[in-house]
Amino acid sequence: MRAWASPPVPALTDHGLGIGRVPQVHDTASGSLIELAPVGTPGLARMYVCGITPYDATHLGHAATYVAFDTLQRVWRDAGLRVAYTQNVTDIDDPLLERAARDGLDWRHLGAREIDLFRSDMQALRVLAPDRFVAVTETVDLVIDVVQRLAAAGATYVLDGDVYFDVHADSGFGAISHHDEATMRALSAERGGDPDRAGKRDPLDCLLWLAARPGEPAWDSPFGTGRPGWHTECTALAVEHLGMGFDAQGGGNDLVFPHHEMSASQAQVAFGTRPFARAYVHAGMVGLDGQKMSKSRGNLVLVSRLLHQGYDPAAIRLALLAHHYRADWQWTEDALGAAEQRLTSWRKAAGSSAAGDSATVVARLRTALADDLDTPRALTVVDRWADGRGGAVGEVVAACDALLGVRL
Ligand code: 5CA
Ligand code: ZN
Repeated sequence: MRAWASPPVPALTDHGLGIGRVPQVHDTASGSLIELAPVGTPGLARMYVCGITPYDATHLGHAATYVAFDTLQRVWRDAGLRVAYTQNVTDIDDPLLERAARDGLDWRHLGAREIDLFRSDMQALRVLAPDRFVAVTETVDLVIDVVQRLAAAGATYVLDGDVYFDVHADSGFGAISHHDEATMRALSAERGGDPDRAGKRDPLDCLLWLAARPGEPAWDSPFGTGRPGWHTECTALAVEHLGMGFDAQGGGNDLVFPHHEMSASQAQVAFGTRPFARAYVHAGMVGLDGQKMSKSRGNLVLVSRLLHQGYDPAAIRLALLAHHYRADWQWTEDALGAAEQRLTSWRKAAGSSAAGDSATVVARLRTALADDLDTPRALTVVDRWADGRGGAVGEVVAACDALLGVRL
């Protein structure tokens, strides 16, 4: 599927600023920072980020998550690396089908409309596009292959025509989230699983393939007509395009369990190697009025609405970058006001003839970002520059563009 147009990224080496540092990023599985210097293909960092389920437009929570991984990509590039980036679109899933039915829309039409809006929101926010942007409906063959591999490994069973993954097939199951059994059950029930369904071997076992339901889209497969289960699309796409042991599996922290745990376990059993990813990197949840912003709750601030109201996308981006990507935080109107003020002050400085030692400013920016993508600290580095504390305009402007995706 077509992604969106990436903005140009200035190479800071062209400004005599050398190359940046390889980042250290927090890995949920080990609970520690790990240096994400790529292994495998030299010079190539590999990232998979879980994409949208397109039944409602991009809200600021989605935007914050994609801007966080955009920062990782920008830091990698500044360190002289190329980046292979795959992102899925869950264009077939229960919530999307339910919304289409509620609104009397064809599910394809609803998905296509929301994907288009997502593309334009990402482009406005200067998020670099993934080089592979793939819908589940384009991935069915790959999902079938993974399910066949799992069946061959003895890791599946059938319940009323639905195919399940036996979580006990992966000795490493649980090693990403480290939750106890009761927590896993509760999260599974909350996030698309069916722990209470009678006849399952283990309540945590997850669906790989759903037998066709009347009126729902379905595809032929060796295990009957039906559609992919949620987790397997990400397993299949990541392994196909990035290979096992890719560098970073990303998404919001609402995906730690069951989604990332299940995708990794399925891959590890289907392909017989581990790990699925070297680091599991999770962005915090953006909330509104004390609750996680979510399409199902409907407490959304949409990027497209803010753009429509005339807010500068660079200010929206700065409002997101003002929070550490790992923190859960609440969106407020004030945050946007503060970001607008910051943007004005940076642009004023960019329009001046400030001169001086920008190497120090850029080194501080790079140090902050290499330290688990510490964007709040990076913003204060630029604040100090804008307050007139030295640094040639051209180089700092290029660094803000390249590293923060903010064009002054
Ligand atoms: N399609 C699946 C992933 S395979 C999905 O979770 N879709 S989603 O539309 O619900 O979310 C898209 C991305 O935004 C995911 O990475 C999710 O973790 C993240 N996300 C969702 N809500 C928030 C929020 N309130 N704050 C931050 N990130 C969020
Ligand atoms: Zn996913």
